[in-house]
Amino acid sequence: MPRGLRSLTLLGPAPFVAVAVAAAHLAMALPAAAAPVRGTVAAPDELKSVRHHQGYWRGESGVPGAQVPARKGDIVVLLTGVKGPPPPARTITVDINGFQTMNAGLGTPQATWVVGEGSVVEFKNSDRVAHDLSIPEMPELMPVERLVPGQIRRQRFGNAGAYSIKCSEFPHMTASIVVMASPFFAIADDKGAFKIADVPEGKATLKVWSHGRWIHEEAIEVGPKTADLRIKPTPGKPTPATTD
Ligand SMILES: [Cu+2]
Repeated sequence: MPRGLRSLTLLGPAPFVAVAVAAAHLAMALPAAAAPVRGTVAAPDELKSVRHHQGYWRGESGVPGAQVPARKGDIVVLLTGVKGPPPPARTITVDINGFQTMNAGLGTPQATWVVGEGSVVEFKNSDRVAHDLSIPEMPELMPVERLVPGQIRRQRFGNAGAYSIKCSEFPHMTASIVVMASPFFAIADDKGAFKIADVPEGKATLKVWSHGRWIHEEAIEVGPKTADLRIKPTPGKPTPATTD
């Protein structure tokens, strides 16, 4: 601490203001450095194979020969160990229709949703058959419950982590809810490219979630070296769904 500041703290209440002002000036003079975390996630072969299953289910659901769209937005890159303003808690609807999870607003297939802590997810069954939804790894949080056609099940997600919601009879029908306590996440585009802007420089853990599980984790030092990361998830070593 500079000598001037130390002597001020000995003088009583009024100098506290001076110290605060001096500290504020210091903060302005030395803004916390921020950098983007940017790069590409290469899709491992086993992720590509999941599309076969989707084609299969699509066929089973009575739309033979239908073109199966790749499930976009199913690779989430996020950082833990870095603090920042969290995304707001909100209520979203996951519509189950044609044995797929859908974005209720857009009416398009969607596998993964990213929300803030305290968000509520409404699972709505628009199919003509019942679905038995749960988080198999976390039955205490979300036990198996039968969702009959037309019914809605509400589930609150209080803590940061990634959650994989499955149907007992159709295990490939998976919805992922990624719950964030900070704004430092990105959804990779069709080519696996992602960018997380304005991350405070320093240590962080980068994690990748896709198709209902963690597929990669590594320690990074946010700064100049994180401007172009090439991430190759290790095939055959998926980590099951867990909180972080
Ligand atoms: Cu089901």
